[in-house]
Amino acid sequence: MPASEFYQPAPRLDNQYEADSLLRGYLAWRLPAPMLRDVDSELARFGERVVTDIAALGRAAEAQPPRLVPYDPWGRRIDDIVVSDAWRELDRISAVEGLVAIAYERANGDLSRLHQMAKLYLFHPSSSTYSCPLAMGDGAARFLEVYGADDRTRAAFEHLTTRDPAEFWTSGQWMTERTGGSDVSATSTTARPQEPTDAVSGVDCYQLFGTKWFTSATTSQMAIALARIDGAPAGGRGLSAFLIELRDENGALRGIRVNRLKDKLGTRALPTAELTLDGAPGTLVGGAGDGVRKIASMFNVTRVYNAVAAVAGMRRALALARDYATKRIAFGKPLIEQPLHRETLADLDAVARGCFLLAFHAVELLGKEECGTATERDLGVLRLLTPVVKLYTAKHAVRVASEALEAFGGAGYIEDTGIPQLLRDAQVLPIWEGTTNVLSLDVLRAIERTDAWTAWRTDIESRLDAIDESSLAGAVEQIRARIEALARSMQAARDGSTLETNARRIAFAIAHISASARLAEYALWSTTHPAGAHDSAAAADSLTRWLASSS
Ligand code: MFK
Repeated sequence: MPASEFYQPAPRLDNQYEADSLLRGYLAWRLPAPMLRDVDSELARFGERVVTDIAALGRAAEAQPPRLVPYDPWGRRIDDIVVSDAWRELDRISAVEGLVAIAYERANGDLSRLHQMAKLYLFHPSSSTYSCPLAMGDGAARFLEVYGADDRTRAAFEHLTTRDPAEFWTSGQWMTERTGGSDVSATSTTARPQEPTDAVSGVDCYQLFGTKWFTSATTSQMAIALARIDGAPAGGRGLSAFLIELRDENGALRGIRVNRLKDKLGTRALPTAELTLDGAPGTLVGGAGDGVRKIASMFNVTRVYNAVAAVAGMRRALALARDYATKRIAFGKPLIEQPLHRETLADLDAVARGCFLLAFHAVELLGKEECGTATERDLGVLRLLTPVVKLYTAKHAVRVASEALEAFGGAGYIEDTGIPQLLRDAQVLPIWEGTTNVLSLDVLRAIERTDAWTAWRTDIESRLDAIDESSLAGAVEQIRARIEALARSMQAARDGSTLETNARRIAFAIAHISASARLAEYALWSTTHPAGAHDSAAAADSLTRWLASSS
């Protein structure tokens, strides 16, 4: 063929469930047979949707970002955030598919979280980050489930967890202000008590005044906001959490002005706004004070979402790069036949696998916590792993996305290939929901203020004890040695008063060891169970590659 007639075939995605040998293997490992049968057929169907109609909606939403219409034609201030039809359709699909509801229906007890997150994992990379309003809606549902005690909060919970698209709500999570992003205790929004009206009698009503600097998914029907009740002390303990229903029955914002929409590097379909609260009515949830501790029940859910979104983005980037490598010919043969390219993809695949198993370990523990089946040790491990999995998977998501772009050469840098979006959308993951350093300090908080370290160490050592396969003995010894080395270096840091400066190294080491153990357990299962045979070679290879790296 003459060179002038050559056109590079574009990468193509297959059914993202059927093509994901690890996801299928993992579910076969973790789920009882009857549940696996149901989930398997549901995900096979959904895995097709995420590369067909849902992917098309995601692209359409990305092409038509939200815009702010501050005034109506006659000069009335309306602050209407106009989103695309595609964005609204993604909301409808999310409700009908039960993307939040599955976790609260609990049809499969504490494994319902795993079912739900497996579905979200398929949905996220196709959804133009519709996963963000879902994450915050889910976090708010958990917060209300734990702390809500009146009709209004119960009604909001029902909206957040329904499958009925006409009733379905998502939520904002309004914590960030000009005075405090990571340092939430510097929140300056105030709450002024109001007499309860007849319609809401028994509910503690307040009016909120202040500025919220970043509010994601501002088209949501409600938000959970932090504010300081007049007269409450300064600092985090003086903050309280409020449920705000954004609009009245005519759709008008209630005591809220949208100052502007943020112009962001990525997540372009997602409306993110800067707001002034000027008497926005809020319902106090969970009593006055200690708002940061209470709202942790919300952001510990959204942090797990973040980790699932990170591993989902990695998997999608690799699926595209791998397909492209079969189609792109250089130096006389497809990229996939070039040893160095193949090796690079295999290394990235090992990173994605370790991160996947790490993230889904937290998902399983979250399910147990929510259903009351977690042991004290599980709770300790979850407390430690939540910041660890968030920070670690987010960092690696950026790295994998960057490498995946590079695997496309120049095409990876060209917007209309759709490939740059992978990197732009990954870059938010280490930032929102707590930056890497802030979460590393949260890891220290968990280690120094709770029993999380002992729980984590006992748990991982007992799981390593159960790996009784001679071919894995070397890997197990290596993991044990790393635990010992970490314990020693932490003690040295404690003795030298350098724990804080070492917080990131400690968090990364915990993540690496946790993922190593999970990879070893999965390798054991996949070599000893027929249902894992399809993935056993990849499981063994990724464990070897993972252990050859140190962070
Ligand atoms: C697709 C995925 C999409 C994901 C959705 C993305 C949407 C984006 C929305 C956002 O990004 S919203 C903004 C997110 N902002 C943050 O996540 C804030 C980051 N900063 C922190 O996490 C700080 O560490 C923190 C605000 C918690 C520090 O506050 P303080 O008040 O200095 O903390 P302090 O005094 O250590 O803790 C207060 C209490 O909370 C303590 O309880 P006790 O008083 O009972 O001891 C802590 O133990 C508890 N606490 C703090 N973090 C906790 C926690 N408890 C459990 N889990 C945690 N993670």
